[in-house]
Order: sequence, then structure tokens, then C-alpha cells
Amino acid sequence: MWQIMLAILPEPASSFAGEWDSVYSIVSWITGIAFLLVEGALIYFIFKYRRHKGESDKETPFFTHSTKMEILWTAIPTVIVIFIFFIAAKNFVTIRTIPKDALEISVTGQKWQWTFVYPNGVKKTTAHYCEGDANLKTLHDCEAAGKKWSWGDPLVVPLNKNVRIKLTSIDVIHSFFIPEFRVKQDAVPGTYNFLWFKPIKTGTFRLFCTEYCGDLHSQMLGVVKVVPENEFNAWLAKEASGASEEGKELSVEELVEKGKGLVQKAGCTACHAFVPGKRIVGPALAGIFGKEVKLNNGQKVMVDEAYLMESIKDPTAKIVAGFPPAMPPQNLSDNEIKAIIEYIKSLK
Ligand code: HEC
Ligand SMILES: [Cu+2]
Repeated sequence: MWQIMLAILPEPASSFAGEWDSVYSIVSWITGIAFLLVEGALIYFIFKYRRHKGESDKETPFFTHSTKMEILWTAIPTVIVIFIFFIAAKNFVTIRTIPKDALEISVTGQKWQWTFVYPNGVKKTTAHYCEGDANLKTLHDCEAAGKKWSWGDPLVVPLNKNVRIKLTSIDVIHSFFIPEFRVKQDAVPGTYNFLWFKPIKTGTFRLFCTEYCGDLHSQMLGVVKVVPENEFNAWLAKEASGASEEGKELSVEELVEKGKGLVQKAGCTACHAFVPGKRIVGPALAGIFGKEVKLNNGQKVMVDEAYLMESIKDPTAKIVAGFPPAMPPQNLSDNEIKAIIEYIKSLK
């Protein structure tokens, strides 16, 4: 019966989720009962002491002090609050004590995606784009056009294993939230925060950013995928062998293809059009290669590989005239930037 209070919560899917839910449930019942008592007494007294028909005004009796009452209404809430403190503190200690054997995954937030790096270097990122048509900016438009919307790579974690998340951000404050695991923590630029969990159910869950971080905050979502441990290890090993392919020489066509996928996945298309002349937040990136671009300090520079590399790695180094310095730092490897540069070069 006391479970009624839990009906609005998503299914508990981490080892400590159930304990948190009991605290939540107990506190809800205590406050619920107190609410009924106080409001019940209020309504009862309104009727009991109302002015009856035909009665004339009566002066309200004057009360000052009742030691008995004061002791009661101080002692009872104090005991209740101390009780709540202990049950909550017990869980707080659990959630703040990261097990030593935990698998560490580095998570970086940035406008508007999450990057996950596993201990063996495998790197995955969330995204939000319409596969096959960068012009369709919302899930709704994309699905209406019969295309598939992508949330990028899931955060894959092993079942029944302790996972430690090392959290930071490269631009503004984001917040890492997986409701089913009952974990939430800010990702703050310039420092690291930690959280841990042990998934107890396989399946897919939602990862949210819960700190308003700009325009596309609502799309800063990801998928958390819990798989059995052997499946996880096999996946990680397979991805690691794929990751070493990262370094292998790609042909120009392959690089262009990779760059084309990356500008969607990395979120560049939110601010840049890849057709000539179209301004979004930033300048169009098609047809700029080999031409001169005017900077806000009056200088002119030639758009070559070095300029593009610098513009992507260190966006505030040179600001294009007529544009705000609004480009966030990017979390991309040199190989990835090279692919994007080849793609930009290919756009005439
Ligand atoms: C939040 C919006 C935003 C995002 C996301 C963004 N940019 Fe930019 N970008 C800008 C703005 C604004 C400028 C112009 C000001 C400046 O030069 O920094 C710019 C400038 C540039 C330039 C120089 C353009 C020129 O005409 O000289 C390049 C190259 C570039 N961005 C590439 C990228 C790539 C690649 C990505 C994705 C990895 C990206 N940007 C993501 C806003 C953004
Ligand atoms: Cu965010």
C-alpha cells in the first residue's frame, strides 16, 4: 500500500535506486499525513467556530502560552526530522562512496552532446540528427519525412558491475542525469565530479542533461544501454580494434564521407550550413576553401588546412567579421578534424 507514492517514479534500475525510493516514499507519507492532519483540523475549526445564523459578533478569546503544546509541537517534529536525517544520510553515504573496483568511464558534456571514453580509449558520442537529411532539425520533421532520427552512440555499461563516471564539461555547466539509476551530478568546466552506479537491469534507459545549457539543451539526450558483462566485454574489445583503425590511412573519398557524418554527429550543422552563402549562427562552410576571409580585426586570411584546423580546435583564435564569438570548443581528435577539413574542401 505504501508503494502508491512510488507510482510516478521510473523503474528502479540500479543497486541503490530501491533504497532511495523507500526514503522518498517514507518522507512522502510523513508529509502527506501531516498535511491531512493540519488541513483536516483547519476545515473542522472553520465549521465549528463559524458565526451561526442570528449570532452577534463575539470577541476572539486571547491565548498566550501553553507549555504542554509547545513541548509537543517541538518534540514530535524533531524526532521525525532526525529519523529522516538518518535514513537519508545512510543512502547518501552509499551513493558518495565509490567502490574501488569500479570501471571508470570519462564523460564530457559540451553544447549539446555527451562524449564517453572507456579505459581502453574507446570513444563514443551522443548526437541528435536526422540520418540522411541535415536540414530536418527535429525528431518530428525527420520522422514525418520517413527518415530515421539518431541519438548517436549509447553509453554501454555492464550489468551488475560497479561503474564510476568521471564527469567534466568543456564549455558551460551541464548535468548528467539517469532517472532509472537515481543518479544526477553537475558536469562543471575546469573540474571533475564523480558518481557511480551498479545497473541491475538490462535494457535501454534515457540519459538527460538537466542543466539549462543553451538553445539545444532539450536535445542533449543520450541512450544508456545495459548489457550482460560478457556481451559488454566483447563489445568493448570489438570497438577497441575498430578504434585502432582510426589511425589507418583513409583515402580522400573515405575522409570526405567520414567528415560528412561527423559534422552531423558533432553538432556543427546546428550552427553551420554546408551549402554556400547560408548563414545560421556561424558562417556557411561550403565554398570557403582557398578563398580569403575577413576577420573582425580587419585582417584578411586565406582559408587553408591550417586555418580550418585552428578555427575548429581553438574557435576564438580568429573571429570571422560580422559573427559573434559563439563557437564552443570542440571535443574532436586531430584525425576527426582532418576528415571534416576534407569534407569542407570537397564542398565547392
Ligand atoms: C554554437 C554554434 C557553433 C557550433 C556548434 C559550431 N560552430 Fe563553427 N562557428 C560558429 C561561429 C559563430 C563562427 C564565426 C565566429 C568565429 O570565427 O569563431 C564559427 C566559425 C567556424 C569556422 C571558421 C569559418 C570561416 O568562414 O572562416 C569553422 C571552420 C568552423 N566554425 C567549423 C566548425 C565545425 C567543424 C564545427 C563542428 C565540429 C563547428 N564549427 C561547430 C558557431 C558554431
Ligand atoms: Cu547540457
